[in-house]
Amino acid sequence: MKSGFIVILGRPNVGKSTLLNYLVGTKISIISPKPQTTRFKILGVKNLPDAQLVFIDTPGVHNARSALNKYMVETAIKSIKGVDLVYLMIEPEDFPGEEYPKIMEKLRKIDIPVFLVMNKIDRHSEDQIKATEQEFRKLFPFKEVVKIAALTGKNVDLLVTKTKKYLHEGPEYFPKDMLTDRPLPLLISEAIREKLFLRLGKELPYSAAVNIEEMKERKNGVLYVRAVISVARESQKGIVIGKKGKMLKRIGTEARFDIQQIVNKPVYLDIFVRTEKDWPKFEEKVKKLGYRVSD
Ligand SMILES: Nc1nc2c(ncn2[C@@H]2O[C@H](COP(=O)(O)OP(=O)(O)OP(=O)(O)O)[C@@H](O)[C@H]2O)c(=O)[nH]1
Ligand SMILES: [Mg+2]
Repeated sequence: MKSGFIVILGRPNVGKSTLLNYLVGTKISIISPKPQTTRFKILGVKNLPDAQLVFIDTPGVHNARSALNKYMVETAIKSIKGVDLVYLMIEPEDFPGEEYPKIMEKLRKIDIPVFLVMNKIDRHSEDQIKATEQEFRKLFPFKEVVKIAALTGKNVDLLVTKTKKYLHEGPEYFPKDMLTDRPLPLLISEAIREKLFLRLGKELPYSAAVNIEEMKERKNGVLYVRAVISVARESQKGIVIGKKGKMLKRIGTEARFDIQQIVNKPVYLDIFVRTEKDWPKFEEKVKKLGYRVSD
């Protein structure tokens, strides 16, 4: 039996969460076309007959300014601690410029194998893929370079096979039926946050946090959930709620569908919107809304 921890690192939007979900075979991490969707370190377990692979999805590393973004980058960088293998995920259109020095600096200080995982090969030319591979190979002695499409699963089996080669004999860290370390309220709040990312315009998702304030099963078997969306400005409240409450209703309906899949029972979802003035800018407020760096 082999086992080990593998962290997926990269700039925002490269497809880290898509890969985690594909590997585990269940939707654990939320996904959106917008960068900086993931805010937490999220663990996903893949059980094989001869191995247990524990993958860690992380927020995208970028040049952070606000307290929230700094927390996200710190969370990602700290996730390297204690792992057996690192996937540095890139896209064929990337250059080793802006976002990468911070990750590279960290990778050079540690003594664990690093794979270059080039994602989204389904939508780029062979020439571009090769050119980018060459540029990145100059940066670091990657143990393996694997080109995949996490969306379709192309070459993900190959990635798993290569990964197993670098892991050691070890115990199963998690029971077979445990696919993630995320507690239920967090999976629920994330399902709601995903809909905010998918349904709301450019800036608003970045000013929104979701917290579950109450969760209890009623006698009739329905799970009652009270969630609060915190936004950064009073004017954003109206946008989330929408004309005659239409937007909030849509978000609620879509999130409820996902939550019911997670808990496998009917759900009554009550969502409130509150203003926490300029919260992403202030460390204390960011922490209060649940974003704190853990080990
Ligand atoms: N064409 C294509 N799109 C992909 C692939 N993998 C992911 N995507 C898309 O890329 C976008 C970002 O995917 P995510 O998985 O949320 O990316 P991420 O790296 O987790 O992003 P952050 O959490 O913001 O750091 C989504 O729209 C995905 O559907 C792929 O292999 N091919
Ligand atoms: Mg993500």
